[in-house]
Amino acid sequence: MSELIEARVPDLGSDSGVPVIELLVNVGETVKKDQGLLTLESDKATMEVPSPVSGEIIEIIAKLGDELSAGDLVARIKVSASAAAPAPAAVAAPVLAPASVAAPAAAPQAPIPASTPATTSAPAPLAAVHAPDNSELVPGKVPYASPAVRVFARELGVDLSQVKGSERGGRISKEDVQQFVKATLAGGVPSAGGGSGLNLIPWPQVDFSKFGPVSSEPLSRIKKLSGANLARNWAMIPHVTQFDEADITEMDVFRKKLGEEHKDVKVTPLVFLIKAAVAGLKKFPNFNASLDGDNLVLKQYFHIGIAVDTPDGLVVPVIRDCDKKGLIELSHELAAISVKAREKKLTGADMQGGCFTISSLGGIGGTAFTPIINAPEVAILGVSKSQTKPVWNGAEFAPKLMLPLSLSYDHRVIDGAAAARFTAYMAQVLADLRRLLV
Ligand code: CAO
Repeated sequence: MSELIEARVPDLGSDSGVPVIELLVNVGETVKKDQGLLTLESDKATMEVPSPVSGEIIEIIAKLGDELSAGDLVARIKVSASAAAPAPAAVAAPVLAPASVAAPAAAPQAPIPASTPATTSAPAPLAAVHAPDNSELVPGKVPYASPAVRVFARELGVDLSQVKGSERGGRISKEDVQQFVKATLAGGVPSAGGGSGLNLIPWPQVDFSKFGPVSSEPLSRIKKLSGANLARNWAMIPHVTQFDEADITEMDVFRKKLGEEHKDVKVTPLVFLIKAAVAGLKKFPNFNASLDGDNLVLKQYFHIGIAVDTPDGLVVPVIRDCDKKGLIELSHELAAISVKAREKKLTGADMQGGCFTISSLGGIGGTAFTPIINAPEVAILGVSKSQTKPVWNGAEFAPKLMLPLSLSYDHRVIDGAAAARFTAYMAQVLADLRRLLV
């Protein structure tokens, strides 16, 4: 007698009510064990619910747009005669196989454990427990593509983990899959382990409680998003950091004077840095650029991203058209975006369109650091705390207020000499603000 098996949504980690965005099978269709039945897409990941057995789809309960949680019934499957053969009395749940992350910023932070859905009311006997291969779930190893592209790749028998995505954030497009197939047919794709990809080993799984008391708390949404972006940018961009110092003795006298004249706003060194950065971007246009495949897109606008520290993590709102704004207007805008960031009121639009980022830790301390480039920008300026230092003026040591600058740049776009010229020019501008008029 053939057996009816219920396919249910497996453990979704912390997610619930995840929408069905794609049905992958029809009633009457024969499916293989682990074949995707439908696709769920949360704001973190796109995932397929696999068939727990080989057999025939008798009924599909889930519909497009349904919001499913762990244990929800998806379909009933009649086990094929061959698959129904002697089954151990084990009870198991289907295991979620993530098919692609919806955005690089939202890759799963840790391997998702296989577990029996808590709400499974009628657990189905399966031929065997399907244990997950956690290594497939390690962030960075999960292909990043839309469901339509995954269906396309599946039809062509293409393993998406071998395909390099050309879209923003490394997302794989249909064209990338086509190119991959063409290159494969032409014998142009290097084999696994032949130098392509990062080939990272899985993240260490450690039971820290073995070594002492621990507690655990979830990462904030901002930390998860920024962490994934930082990891990608760090891994994909060849970073070099150039260090320099600017004599801001005169600038600081002027800054304090401005502050006394404009008591309604705090005038910090950061607004002078924004103006000096704009001057640098104008003089060295390759710094105001983004890589687009083999092309360099050069921007004629000057929007500066400012890294803002908030209790939930780092965000980078963008101040637009900094070339057209004065120091006081910039001070007001800086204050406004900092408040907006800390009150979690920034919108996506507030954080888009940046040309160059400034990360200032000067209010806190430090002598230098190596900031991570905010892709698709090609450089970022880190600013540390100014200090009065004895500087040799040719005749004697004189006390000068020196501001440390740390410029990380994408070495694919910017040469070391250009980076040294850029920071030296910024230092000149900061030392003598009249240069902004030249
Ligand atoms: N050297 C010495 N003092 C500095 C300075 C510098 N480079 N930069 C700022 N200061 C002073 C300011 O003048 C201010 O002094 P007063 O309190 O006496 O007026 C004080 O430090 C605090 O400044 P601030 O931090 O409030 O203002 P800001 O304009 O310098 O920076 C903002 C604004 C939003 C960028 C900042 O608050 C912030 O969030 N910085 C952190 C950014 C960050 O986390 N970057 C790391 C990214 S990599 O992980």
